[in-house]
Order: sequence, then C-alpha cells, then structure tokens
Amino acid sequence: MLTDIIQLLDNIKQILTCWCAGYWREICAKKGSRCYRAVHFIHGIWDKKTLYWLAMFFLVVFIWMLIYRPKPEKDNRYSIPFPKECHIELNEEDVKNKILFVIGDVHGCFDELVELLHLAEKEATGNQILPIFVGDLINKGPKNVEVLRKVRSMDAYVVRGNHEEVVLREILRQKLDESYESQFKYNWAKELTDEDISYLQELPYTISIPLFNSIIVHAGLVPEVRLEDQDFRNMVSMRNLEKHGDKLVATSKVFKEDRLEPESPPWGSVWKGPEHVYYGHDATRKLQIYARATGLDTGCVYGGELTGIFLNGPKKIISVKARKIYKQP
Ligand SMILES: [Mn+2]
Repeated sequence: MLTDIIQLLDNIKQILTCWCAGYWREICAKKGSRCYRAVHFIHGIWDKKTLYWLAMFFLVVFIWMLIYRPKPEKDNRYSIPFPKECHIELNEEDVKNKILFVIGDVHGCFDELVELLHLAEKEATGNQILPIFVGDLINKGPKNVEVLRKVRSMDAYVVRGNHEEVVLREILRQKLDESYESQFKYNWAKELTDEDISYLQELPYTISIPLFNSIIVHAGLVPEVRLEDQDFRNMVSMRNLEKHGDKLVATSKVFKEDRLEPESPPWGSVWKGPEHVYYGHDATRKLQIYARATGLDTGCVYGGELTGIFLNGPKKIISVKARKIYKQP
C-alpha cells in the first residue's frame, strides 16, 4: 500500500518536475532568477524519502482532523447542564413481559395520575405496567412534589420537558446567587431534595424503543433530521413546522382556532417516521392522532384530561377527567 502511494507520488513528481523544468525554464529566462532557483531547489529535495515523510505528514494530519473535527456546539434552552445520556434506548430486556403505557403531561395533577394508573392496571389485567412519561411532570399544577416523588418511586421512565428544564434553571440560579429570588410560581421547588434534583437533571431528551418502533420526546422532532442531530431546544418546545425555502423549521407558536394552519401545520402531521413518536406539550390541540405520531397532552392542568396510551397489551388510549381547572389556559 505504502509502496503504491510512493509510486503514485513519484509519478506525480515526474510529471510536475518535467512540467516545471520545461515551463519554468522558459518563463524564467534568466538562469539565475529566483523562480529558476526555486524550481531546482524543489527538484533537489524531491526524492523518495521526502515523499515518504510528506505522505506520512499528510496522513497524520488527515487522521488528526478526522478525530478532532469540530463538532457543532450543542446547547439547550436555558444553557443548563445536559444529562449524562441525552438519548436512551430501551432494549428487549427492559420491556420484557411488561405493558408499556405512555402518559401525557401531568403538571402536578397527582390525583388524576393515581386514578389513571389504577385504570391502566385494570386494563392490563394483572400484567406489569411500565409507565413512560412524555415530560412536564411538574409546574402549574397543585401537587408537583407529590407527582415527582411518586414517579421516582415507580419503575418508570420520563423524558425532559420544558418545565423540568425551567425548574432546573431556577435551582441552578439560586445555587449560584443566594440573593436570587425565583418567581412565586416556582416556590414549590424549594421542597425538592438533592435526590429529586439529580433525578430531574438526569432525565433524557428522548427514549427510543426499537422493539415497538417508537420514540418518546416531550415536544417534537424535526422530520429528516437524525435523532443525534436534533436541536435540544426544539425537542422541548416545538409545536409546528414552517417551510423556509427547502428547509422545515420548528416553531413553538400556540395553536388557536386554525390560525396557524396551513402555513404552520402541527409537526406530527408532517412526520413520516419510520418511528412512531409519542409526545406532549401541545395542550391546545388536545389529543392528536397522526399516522406516525401521537400527541398526548390533553391539558389536565387546564381542566381537561390526563391521557395515556398502551403500546402493547390492550393497545388503546384511556383518560381520566381533571378534578378541576387548576390553571386558566
Ligand atoms: Mn411542555
């Protein structure tokens, strides 16, 4: 291989030196001119050994560039620390003999969560349920700490929502500056223990379940962008897609009476898979059912419902009504 490269470079050298010698000699009419001297200097050092070291040098530079090529800067909505694993995958062992139940945005609606889990257990007829939450467990609602502790105590999975991120941001700000006062709506977070905070901090952005050809994410995914190249800000905030030239751009505008369509369709209606994505974050559109995406935020905290879907077993959508309007939309 190396001999071939040397041979090739030697051939190139032959061509170059012939070209140089002939051409440069003509244009550098004077034998003592700088151009003439330069050509002969290069010709002089242009031996096999030099070529070998030159080839080695470029090879090392090439490998170094491959290893250390600049990776795009990753950042999230509030520039808070990332979890150790941003994208996790559940394998066969993780989901074996379990009924997967994906639950929409809870937002501190503890009583409704307990009721939904009871209902799910009935539906699962004795089989073990594995709840997977689409994020936004906390904030806005009446019993945020209770919801977080309950979920933590369960064998369950959760992805990061924008509300987990905003609470982490507030906690971080307070740690950095003791005089910093969070807004009243985040007061409940003062009750969180270090374990609660670490739990929130390590929530991944997505959970993939290849066995069920599914991905769980809080807000959405931009079509035709690989999972590892998705923008972390979009994953917790997007609702719609807009066409900017050839590119599909995520936007987070809130849907109101068809105001956005058709220029800004819900991202789920555009998503072609191949995976089926389960998500939340879009309470105003309520339950969204598309060919390859299902939106589960049915606005429990706004007096709507708390909704969950079975990925296997009963394979259906169930929901419970909110006990009251905890927050005005
Ligand atoms: Mn959200």
